[in-house]
Amino acid sequence: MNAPIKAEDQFHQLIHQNHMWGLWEIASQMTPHPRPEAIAYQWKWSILKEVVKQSATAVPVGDERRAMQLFNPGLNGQWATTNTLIAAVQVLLPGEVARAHRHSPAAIRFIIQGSGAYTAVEGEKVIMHPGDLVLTPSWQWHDHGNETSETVVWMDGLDVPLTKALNAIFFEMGKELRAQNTKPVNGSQALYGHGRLSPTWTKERPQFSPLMLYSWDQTLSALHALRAREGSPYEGIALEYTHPQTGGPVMPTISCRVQMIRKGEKLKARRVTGSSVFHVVQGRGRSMIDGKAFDWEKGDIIALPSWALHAHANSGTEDAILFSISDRPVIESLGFYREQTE
Ligand code: GTQ
Ligand code: FE2
Repeated sequence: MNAPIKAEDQFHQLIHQNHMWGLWEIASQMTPHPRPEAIAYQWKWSILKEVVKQSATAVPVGDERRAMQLFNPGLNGQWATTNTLIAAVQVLLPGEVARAHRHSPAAIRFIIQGSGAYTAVEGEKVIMHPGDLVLTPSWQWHDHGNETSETVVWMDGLDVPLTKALNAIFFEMGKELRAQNTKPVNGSQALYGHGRLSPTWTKERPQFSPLMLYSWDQTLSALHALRAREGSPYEGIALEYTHPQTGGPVMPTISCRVQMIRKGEKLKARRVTGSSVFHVVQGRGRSMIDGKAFDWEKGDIIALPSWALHAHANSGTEDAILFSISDRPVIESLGFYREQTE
């Protein structure tokens, strides 16, 4: 004989059938601190390199870009490297053009190999060299082209998962393969690439940086100029790429940084709110992330979830340099930023 259904169970059935849950049933989701589903994960260059090589013959550039999206193993096949960011490795062969398009998610490129290809951003051809950071802010038309004789490879970084979570994705494919060049080549660098000196006569004051190209030679000379300083005990000689007019992050949703971890340097552990993706520009090191060791070398890409305790150390014979993107501007502007050290 079935036991009589308790009034309490009956009540739960009633609310579940009517799309309600008791707070007492779900309260464990209000965690004492962030507990991301994304995990810390490393894509090794030894594998990326093989993927890049095979992609050249295996898939055409087509209407979509030849960009291999890095899916976080903790996120169940979602288009996401962390909860807010997607990173990808994109390959463009000599003579290829990736069709013009625009989207509400903002994007950055960090050039890994190949010199002289371009991304045209809203009518401005931006010529790319290894180590350069190139922006394609929200809703700016862009196409990529490789008029050189070598394959170019770069890392893409976009705020797609964040934009998706906000139900704010818009996309438009261009009617033409390439957008019209309406501005001088590298024109934004000519205008805005002078550090803290910005032209007074240009009327634009965009939310995103009006400078589309942050050249590696400038980045490297800034790192070298500061190499003898103490730097941050957590990040070493760490610099943020800034909006030349405001000094703020390059775009409202993505902050970009570069950090030098000097030969022999061992940084301290810290956790912060917000997620990031790191790319190793040069050198070797070991990052301890929530107790797990990640040994990295040039070309590797590492996802760092929110609130993961992390400490980087140089384990090689030269200075190491890491480039990273994060959702810090969003976290900070909403008042969620916190950090904790051991
Ligand atoms: O190159 O414009 O990895 O629109 C994902 C979406 C690259 C791009 C990605 C994109 C692009
Ligand atoms: Fe795009």
